Amino acid sequence: TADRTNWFRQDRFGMFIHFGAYSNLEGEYPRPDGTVCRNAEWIKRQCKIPTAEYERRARSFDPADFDAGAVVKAAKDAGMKYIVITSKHHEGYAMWPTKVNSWNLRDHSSFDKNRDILAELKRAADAAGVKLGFYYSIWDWHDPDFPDPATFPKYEKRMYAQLKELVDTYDPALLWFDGEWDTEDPHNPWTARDGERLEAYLRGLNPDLVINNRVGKRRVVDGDYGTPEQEIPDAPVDGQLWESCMTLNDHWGFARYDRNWKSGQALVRNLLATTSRSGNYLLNVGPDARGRVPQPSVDRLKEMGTWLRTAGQG
Ligand code: FUL
Repeated sequence: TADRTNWFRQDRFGMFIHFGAYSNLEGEYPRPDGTVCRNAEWIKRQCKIPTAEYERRARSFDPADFDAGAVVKAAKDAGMKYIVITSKHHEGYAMWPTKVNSWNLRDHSSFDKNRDILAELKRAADAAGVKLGFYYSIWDWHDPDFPDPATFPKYEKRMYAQLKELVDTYDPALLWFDGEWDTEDPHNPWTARDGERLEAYLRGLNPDLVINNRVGKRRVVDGDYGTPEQEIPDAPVDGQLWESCMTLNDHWGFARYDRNWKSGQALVRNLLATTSRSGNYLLNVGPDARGRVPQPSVDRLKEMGTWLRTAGQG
């Protein structure tokens, strides 16, 4: 792993982007009884939105204001060296024009059919010398073949096909898996063996891919690095590489009611705490229904960049 993780060890600071069909709801689901159920990227599950209703709401998703150049610039100005965007979260919705199914941003939305935000991000990131990676959820709430061990192999085949599309089309530097656990869902059939098989497959496609440990069961042998979430551990596990991912407020996906933003000072402190313990810091933004990164997020990233530049001169 020494060679392929060289850039990852050096780059240290990245931007996480949570963006999906859930973003169109902006964190709020008005229930038929008049009450409002609040969440973000887990809204389908937490608010028990029926699939047909969730699909209906995705139809109007039109992130026309998504500006890859502005996103990459915000990352770069903050001092971030890589970006990891959700290509598919637990809801199963693909953010690129996948040929595997129609539950995706091109075929199931009101978005411009000629646009492809992953391609736009890739181009902007390459131009700025920023690396691009993709988050991909193994757990899938939309595909009916996922939860049943009898049909799971059919799902797995489609998952492999989607991952091959991602690697072949966008040449990502990193893959960030998630949804491998069985704590939330006793029906999640993913095993350590499935993880090993998938990892070997991906290394066959591109041996340089950096892959997180959630590809398997978060054992030290799974993937290239550990993924503590919303916390900064005191010490690394068994000398393993690690990356702490964290939100700027209290949610990953856009939630219009969430104004609990961390201060610029707290964020700089977190970045320093992480990097001083040899970890990476992956800090999240959640674009809104139109695809805009919330201004409070942009402001905080700017503050971090200013601090880093002045500290460097001091
Ligand atoms: C978790 C997911 O369930 C959250 O929605 C988020 O994507 C976080 C980074 O990983 O396990």
